[in-house]
Amino acid sequence: DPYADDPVRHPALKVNSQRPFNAEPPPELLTENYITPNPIFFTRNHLPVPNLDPDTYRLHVVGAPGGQSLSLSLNDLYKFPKHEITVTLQCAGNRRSEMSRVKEVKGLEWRTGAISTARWAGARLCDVLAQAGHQLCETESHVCFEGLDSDPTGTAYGASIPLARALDPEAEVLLAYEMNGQPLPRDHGFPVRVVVPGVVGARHVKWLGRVSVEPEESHSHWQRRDYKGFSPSVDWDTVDFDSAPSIQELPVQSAITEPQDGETVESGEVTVKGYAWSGGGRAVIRVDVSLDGGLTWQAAELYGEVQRPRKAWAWCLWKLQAPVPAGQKKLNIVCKAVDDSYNVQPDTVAPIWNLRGVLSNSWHRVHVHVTP
Ligand code: MTE
Ligand code: MO
Repeated sequence: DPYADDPVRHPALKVNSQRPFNAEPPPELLTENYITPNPIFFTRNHLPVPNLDPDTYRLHVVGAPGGQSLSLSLNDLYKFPKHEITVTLQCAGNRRSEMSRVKEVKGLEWRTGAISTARWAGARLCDVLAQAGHQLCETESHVCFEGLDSDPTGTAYGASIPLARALDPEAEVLLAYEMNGQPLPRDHGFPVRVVVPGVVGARHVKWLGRVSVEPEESHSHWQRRDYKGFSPSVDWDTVDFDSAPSIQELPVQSAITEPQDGETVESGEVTVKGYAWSGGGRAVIRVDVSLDGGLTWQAAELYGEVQRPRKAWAWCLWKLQAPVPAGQKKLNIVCKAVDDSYNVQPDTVAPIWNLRGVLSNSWHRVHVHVTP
């Protein structure tokens, strides 16, 4: 059993798949803290978790022509300036279960919890690439990452990002060795993972073994044959994966974490809580909440760490306390966020349905009963 050596997990996690391990925190725990505690941070593994020895670990960085290839130990990585940032990581499949209610999709049934936030610390990728002689000349190039997890044929997890993002110090791409002040937990990439702020989770390669600059995107299945969006009319017989770009920056997203669907709330006043985030460093500027299915709206109170302009890598949490209209037996609660480019979420899921069930970001809706 290649999974026999997987780590022990927190019992509060809602497990979507045991082997490989995929799990999300329950909604009420997800927004209990701004920073997600490591043991309940959502986990998305495609393969068994490798058990790597920090003393013999080496990161191979392929040098530029005329530059120098590097074989970096953990101690070598610690010598680069340490950079620490708060970044929200979201899987492209977050909220897929709502999409599969419209029509079947291929993928894990994530609810609203395939998203979490941590303080990540490590070396900036641009500093490491500079040491290997890479400069921004070939802007069409890509930085390819390979994990040290592999399937029975020996194929490793891999992904890539454009070189321009990797070399941009303002993009703050990290080779992270710390998560919330601790060494990375095994499930989250011990000893080193990539953190690409504002970009889909699939590019944050864990158990990082190799970094190379290539003229093309990574040839990995997960870069080329997965994690792409398509029209609702494309099915598995007609899909042409080469026709769509790989997902990088994610669209604006929000969800309600309290109350939960089917719950009963007290009459008088209701408290609605949730999270909101957008990709590419775009800040969430407003979250609108409706108690009547979208007829009328109130702005929620946003809270959390203050984000820098164009570098809003982390989510905001939000809350609305509102009177329950007298005589109301049910509430149809809806939320939608707006980012600083005034991007909004689509109102329904059917028009954005896609066969892989990614990019599910329509208005989030929960139905609750009110005690008489
Ligand atoms: N890196 C490796 N090596 N193997 C993986 O299976 N999964 C990716 C990414 N990096 C993966 C990986 C996907 S799809 C996501 S969403 C994130 O890791 C999840 O990171 P987390 O498990 O720390 O939440
Ligand atoms: Mo993912």
